[in-house]
Amino acid sequence: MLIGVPREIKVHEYRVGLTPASVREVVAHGHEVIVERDAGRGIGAGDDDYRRAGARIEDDAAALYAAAELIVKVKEPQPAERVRLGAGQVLFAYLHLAPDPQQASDLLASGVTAIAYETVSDVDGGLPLLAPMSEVAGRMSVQAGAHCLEKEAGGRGLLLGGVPGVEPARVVILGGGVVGSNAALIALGIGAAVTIVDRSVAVLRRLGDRFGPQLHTLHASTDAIEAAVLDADLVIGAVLVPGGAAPKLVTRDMVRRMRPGAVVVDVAIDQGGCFETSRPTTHADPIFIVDEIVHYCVANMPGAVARTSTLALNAATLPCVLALADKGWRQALRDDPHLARGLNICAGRVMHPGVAEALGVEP
Ligand code: PYR
Repeated sequence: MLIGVPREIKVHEYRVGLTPASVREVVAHGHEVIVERDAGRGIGAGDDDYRRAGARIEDDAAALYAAAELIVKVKEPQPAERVRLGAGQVLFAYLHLAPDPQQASDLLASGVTAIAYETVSDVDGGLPLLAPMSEVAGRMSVQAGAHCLEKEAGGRGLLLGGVPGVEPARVVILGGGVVGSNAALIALGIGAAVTIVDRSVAVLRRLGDRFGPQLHTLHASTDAIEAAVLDADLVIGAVLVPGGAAPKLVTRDMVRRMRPGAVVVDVAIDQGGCFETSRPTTHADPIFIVDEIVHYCVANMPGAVARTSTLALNAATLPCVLALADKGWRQALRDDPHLARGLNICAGRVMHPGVAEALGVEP
């Protein structure tokens, strides 16, 4: 199979779909790989590294898209990329279609078969191709929040961990999944006072066992969320409905009543966000302020630590890329119901029930 790896064009997106090491594996399986010139520069992989791994380097993105049977990339295709996709092609990438009807409509019209990393599942009910980026984003959310709490960013002027004689900042994490537990790990490590809120007592029990009494856990009633958010210096939004739109757990009224200079970091923003006041931002212009509350809502946080993120992502995606290339997408999805959960769009139809519900169309 002919596999194309384009250079990402989203603002400040430096990750790449396949590393040279992954290309070597794919080529060893008998496939051909075309990589766009400079696609790996953001992770420190040069064109010669890709050539040594067996890839061909292509200058022209349009020619790469026209030739490839399977496109492996990281971020959802931007409008200029979507016009290059067509029937008979498979796209394997993060898509986040629920909050993005325009992208959904363009992909439906293109006839492409679109398999989304974020809805591929596993036997434990997890999302194995989303998990590595959730780990990265969860860990990064604390450092982003720490920066936003500084005065020059509009924050309250707090050091997350405090110092002897001065209490630490209060961090509230909404959601105890992969993002939330990784945020808790870093926030506790830095010495903040951390509360994690989840609607599942089983999840809270597991987090309590893992982190011990240093971590405060709270069952997610509306009352509990409101009280925790109003008392917080930093709120991290870490909720996820697979394929669907994130629930708006924090209303505009709650944001208005938070402490001036408090910070919200909305890691759920690529699924629409869990603060009513959130809107997606970019690494070029990451924050905005609503009612004196600093909002950090970068939709591709892991892109900033491109090397760590690409290596972690490839470790998860490579077996799927090999299955799609070796067997063809139809057989690969027939053989693996978890990979089949990744199918979002095929032959002009939305295939994933959660995505269809969020977009208001029939699956
Ligand atoms: C990202 O890491 O950018 C995702 O979309 C999950």
